[in-house]
Amino acid sequence: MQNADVAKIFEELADLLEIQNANPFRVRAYRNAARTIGDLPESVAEIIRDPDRSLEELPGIGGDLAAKIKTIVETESLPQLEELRTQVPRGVVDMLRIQGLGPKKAAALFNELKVSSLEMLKAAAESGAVAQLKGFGEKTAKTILEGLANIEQAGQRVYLAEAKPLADAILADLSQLPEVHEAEVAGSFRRRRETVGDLDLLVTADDSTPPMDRLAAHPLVEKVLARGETKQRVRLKSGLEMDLRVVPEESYGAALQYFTGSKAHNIVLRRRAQERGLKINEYGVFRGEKSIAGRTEEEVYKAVGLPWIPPELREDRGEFDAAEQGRLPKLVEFDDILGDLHMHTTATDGAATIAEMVAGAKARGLKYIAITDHSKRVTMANGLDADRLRAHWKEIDKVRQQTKGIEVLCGIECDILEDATLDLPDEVLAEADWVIAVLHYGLKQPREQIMKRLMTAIRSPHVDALGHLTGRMLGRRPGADLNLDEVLKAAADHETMIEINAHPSRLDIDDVGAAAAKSLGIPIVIDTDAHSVKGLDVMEYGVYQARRAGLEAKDVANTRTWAQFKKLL
Ligand code: DGT
Ligand code: CA
Ligand code: CA
Repeated sequence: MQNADVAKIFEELADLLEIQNANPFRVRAYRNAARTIGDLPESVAEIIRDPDRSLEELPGIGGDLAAKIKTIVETESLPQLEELRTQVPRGVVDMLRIQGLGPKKAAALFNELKVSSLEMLKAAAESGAVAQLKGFGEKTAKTILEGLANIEQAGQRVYLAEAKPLADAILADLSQLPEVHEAEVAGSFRRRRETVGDLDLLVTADDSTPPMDRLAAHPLVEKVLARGETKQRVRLKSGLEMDLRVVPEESYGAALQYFTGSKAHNIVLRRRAQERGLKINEYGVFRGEKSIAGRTEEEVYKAVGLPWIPPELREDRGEFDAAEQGRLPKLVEFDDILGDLHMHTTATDGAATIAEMVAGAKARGLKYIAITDHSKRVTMANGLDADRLRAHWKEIDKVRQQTKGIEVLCGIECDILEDATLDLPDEVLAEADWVIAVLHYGLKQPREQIMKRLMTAIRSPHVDALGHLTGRMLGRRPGADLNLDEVLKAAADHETMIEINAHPSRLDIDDVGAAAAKSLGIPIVIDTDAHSVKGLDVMEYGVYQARRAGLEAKDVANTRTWAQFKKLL
């Protein structure tokens, strides 16, 4: 039982209670508990095991919550949750995945219209029944239909960051078997796509029984869906599915290459093989009946006259020409990152203080950061007006002076308002060390107005970077309608950096956009947008996105040392 699993249970409990119109204080207590546990750097299971410690040391955790956490860790569930689940249909909880539809609205739909699944919701919205419901209206009905379309489009894909801990845990477990020599998760996971449809685990073993039995018995696995000679498909408790394939060692490279994909990349590779009189498949590279390669991926690529191609580039987007001409990029790596220029504190909607964020960043080896809380338009997050911002910067300054070994910038995440003005006056922005401009509201405005807004930010002499450019949320809502070419050209002209927001639900700008920015020489800055100390750990997902864009360390501004970065400003 990981902290994240415990947090998820409390979140679900809070959702279900809220749907049932329970006491808001109780609901809030569970949500706070979810956040506390989710952000905790140490394992709650270990605190429970330690006889000298008590869960009640944790902020906001009293006797009742402590007992519940203990039950969850010991039984992987909670009787109260089980009971609530029988009272509220799964489909009603699913409705919460729709952007703009909270527990109160879900409850109204269930109680008034007896809607208990996404299909029923769609029908009710289309028939006009939803629009007529008190507190709903045409606009809400439309939002619901759009949300449903987004969910449908996203299918059952999950964020890479959700899949990663599961894949890593199972990979580590199977790797321990003496019968297993090599193991890797292939597919879209290895290509580090932003979402994955399923996991494709590959292991080498002479006998497929031990790894298959081990996977079937793994605590993360819910059930075996199919089992054959060398292939087994399972469903994890999270709902994600996984294929396990057991291959002999002499085919490992060929199988890894084949199952890493993408399909588009493999088609081109197969054609190259045919042109050389070779046949390529998951067992090896063959001339006639004779296998000439297959033990490693390097061998496979070499057989068709190519150097090894990093998995993140295998999308048939120019990697073959680059490989052929010896100009494959040396992709940026996690350890190259020295700064993080987008994060929040308790001054707005963050969970940690300035000092805690600085200490967390320092502990992660960062050499410079910018504290960028929200500007006033974001009332929901207690956004800062000019006076509060200046006072906040004073606090940041204090911490900066007390801390050695890391530079701390007084920054701001400034909203670009719907009327194409900036949320703070120029003279305030001029005092900032670092300004990220972002769209939060009015994302559905027509392209013309969105462009006007972005141009205001790009032309402002005070704006250093555009944050999460499109405002998209993966699988939940598309980004704003904009002309990317024009935005990037203007950003290049005005020397405005573009952010890759590393948050797993954003990853905005995307890989294709980041590659376009690189081709114009625009520095990319990879930021976490952390709202807690633990939030700083999503940096790796931003780096993956940058790698998929073909970015090298020199293309990423925050790989520079502080002295070099300062010059860039
Ligand atoms: P996903 O799971 O939807 O996120 O995407 P992938 O890329 O992991 O796709 P998946 O799981 O269907 O298959 C894994 C890899 O296996 C895929 O990237 C390439 C390879 N593969 C699967 N089917 C075919 C096929 O029909 N032809 C070729 N050449 N390769 C295939
Ligand atoms: Ca897959
Ligand atoms: Ca698969």
